[in-house]
Amino acid sequence: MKKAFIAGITGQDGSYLAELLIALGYEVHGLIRRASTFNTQRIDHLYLDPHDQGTRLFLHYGDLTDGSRLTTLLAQIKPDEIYNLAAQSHVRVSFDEPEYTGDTTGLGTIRLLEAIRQSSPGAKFYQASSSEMFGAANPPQNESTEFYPRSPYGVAKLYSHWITKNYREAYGLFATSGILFNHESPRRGETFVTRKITRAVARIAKGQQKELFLGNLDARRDWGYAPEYVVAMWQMLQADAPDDYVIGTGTDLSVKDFVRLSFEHANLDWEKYVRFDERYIRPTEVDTLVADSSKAAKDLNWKSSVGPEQLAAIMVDHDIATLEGFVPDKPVGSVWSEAVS
Ligand code: NAP
Ligand code: F7E
Repeated sequence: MKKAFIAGITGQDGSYLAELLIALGYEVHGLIRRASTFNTQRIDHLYLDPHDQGTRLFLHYGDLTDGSRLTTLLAQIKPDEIYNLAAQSHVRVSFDEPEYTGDTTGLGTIRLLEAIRQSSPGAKFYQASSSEMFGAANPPQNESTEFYPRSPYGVAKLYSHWITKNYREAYGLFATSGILFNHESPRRGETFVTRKITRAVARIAKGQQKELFLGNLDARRDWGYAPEYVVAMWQMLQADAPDDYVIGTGTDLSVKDFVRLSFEHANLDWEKYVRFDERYIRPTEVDTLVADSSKAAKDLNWKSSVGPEQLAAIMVDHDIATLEGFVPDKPVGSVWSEAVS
């Protein structure tokens, strides 16, 4: 049985990746942060008591700011595959907390790579790089596009991307960087724009909210469906050699387009509800991100199947159903179902 270690298992992607790897027969070890409240909601449906025979999900306290803990854990677990999905991942927040973002989203990666070098040099490593590294670069963006990050988050991710490449070249580690464009789902954090919109649509439809305050409606993003993106992460570590891959749908939409699709799905006129609030404007904005994923299509045979209209519908339906009582989120999409079948 293969063993995987996931830093960031409690996040959107970590939860889907854990689900995928368990379905593929892996033993999964996740790094969780100690908090005074429970922070494992996204993986509770996968968790069995460690005393139960047959459990294949194990959680360990730790933090990307604590390098010695990472070394100890990897020495104990001896994973075959290590996924670094942990980060302060909110771009707007990175302007408020630039130093902390640099420490976790940037230096956190070197701590993990050093732990691998000392404790698990044979393990394969995946780094969650981001289209935010392209920032102001002209679209469409691919592996050869010059980087031009526009936020402390983007700059920190670029450090992690380059240090991943450097450890690949300097020490021969199987260290891969997946440059993923925006991907969303019912498990998306509530302060990212898509989920903020779909939750508001659900609450407005149910009479629980009157207005939705947003910032820049003109930014364009390449929004895909998160379960399909964790399949790409896994595929990258099954390749013969480590490399860099851009992952996205190749289509872009404005924030306003996503607003319209989401409200229309609930038969609502968005213009009656959406208001502007300058607090959501960023000191520097990324105007347009569109992926050219032809390398991943060729080398990994990866291609998204869920388009923006279906994505908005999945998220709005889930947020409405949640208000009507708990509904577990079941991943759909042909990329996901082919991988788990
Ligand atoms: P997310 O939902 O914000 O999850 C982030 C995860 O990192 C959570 O499990 C969080 O733990 C953990 N974390 C944060 N700081 C940590 C620290 N100091 N030590 C250990 N764990 C820490 O992010 P996501 O959307 O799943 O994205 C996964 C990764 O891909 C992130 O690195 C993100 O930057 C990157 N990425 C995301 C996208 C996207 O569109 N989603 C695109 C490109 C790249 P808590 O639950 O305790 O907060
Ligand atoms: O913003 C605009 C905002 O916060 C998208 C992260 O997963 O993807 C994500 O970063 C756009 C921006 O995502 C609001 O100005 C307008 O132009 O949903 P977002 P992001 O910044 O693209 C990348 C690839 C990552 O790697 C990151 O980890 O929407 N926008 N009004 C707003 N954004 C937010 N959050 N809230 C608003 O009210």
